[in-house]
Amino acid sequence: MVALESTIFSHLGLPSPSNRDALDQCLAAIRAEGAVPAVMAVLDGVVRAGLEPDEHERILGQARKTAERDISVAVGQRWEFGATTVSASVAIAAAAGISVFATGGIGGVHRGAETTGDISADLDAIATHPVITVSAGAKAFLDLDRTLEFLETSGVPVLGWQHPWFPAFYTRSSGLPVPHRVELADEVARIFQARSRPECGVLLTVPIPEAAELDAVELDEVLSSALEDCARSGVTGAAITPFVLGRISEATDGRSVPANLALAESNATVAARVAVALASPG
Ligand code: PSU
Ligand code: MN
Repeated sequence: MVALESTIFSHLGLPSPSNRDALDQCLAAIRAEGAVPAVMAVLDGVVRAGLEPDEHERILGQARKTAERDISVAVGQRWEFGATTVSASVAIAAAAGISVFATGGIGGVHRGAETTGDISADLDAIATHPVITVSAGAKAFLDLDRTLEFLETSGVPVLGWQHPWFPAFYTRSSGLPVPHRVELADEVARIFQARSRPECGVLLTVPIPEAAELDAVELDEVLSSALEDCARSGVTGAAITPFVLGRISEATDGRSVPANLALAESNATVAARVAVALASPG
C-alpha cells in the first residue's frame, strides 16, 4: 500500500481543477505499479486511512489544515474535512501499518527560523514514525541547509533516488548533496528494514522529472517576493505554505502547477515501486 496526504489535493495545496488531475494521476500511478493507494484524511471527525471511491470528491474542496497535533482536535470537534499534512499523514499511515507514503514536498526549517522558530512538524513526524516518505525534497522556499541538518540530528536517513543532489521541489537540485544516493526500490526497502530505531522513518527524495523542471533563477526571484508579501500581509505559521504556493502559481503564470502535478505523480510511482519491493520476499 502507498499512503497519500490530503492537503495537496485540497484547496490548500492546488487550485481546482488541477487538484483533481493530481489526485487521479497519483492514484493511477500507484495502481500501475501494482500497489494500492490509500488517502489519509479526517472526514466527519473520523480518522481515515483509505477512502471509498465516491469519497475522493470530498478531499478536493475546502479544508482545515490538519497537522499531527491537530488530529485529536479534528476528531474531538468532529471536523467535516481535516486535510492531513505530511506529519498527520505519516502518523495515520504508521497507525494503519502502511510503510510507504508519497507526497509532493515536505515541510522543513523555514528561512529565518532562528528568530521565528518555524520548523515544520513534518520533520519530527518522519523521525518518529516507521514510514518511508517519498518527496521531491522540501518546499522550495525553506532553509534547505538547516532542513538537512535537522534531519541529520533526528537520525533520519535521507536518500536520493538515482540522483546525487537534494532536490528543491520545482528544481532538480538545491546544490546541496544528498547524504546517500540509491538506484533501486529493493535498496530502499532493505535500508528501511535495517533501521536501528524501530520508530524512525526514511526520507527518499525524488527529483522532479526533467521536462517539468522550472527555471531556478526565475524561481528564486518569485520565492523572495512571495516571502516578502507574506511578511507584509502579516501571514504567519501554518498559513504561510498555502499563501506562498498561491503566489508562486500567480507569478509563474500557473507554470508551477503542472510542475507540481508532474512531481507528485513521479513520487507516487517511485513510492509504489518501493511498496512492492517491501512486500516481496527476500
Ligand atoms: N508542499 C507543497 N504543497 C503543500 C504542502 C507542502 O508544495 O500543500 C503541505 C504539505 O501537506 C506539508 C505542509 O506537510 O504543507 C507543511 O506545512 P507546514 O510548513 O505549515 O508544516
Ligand atoms: Mn510552521
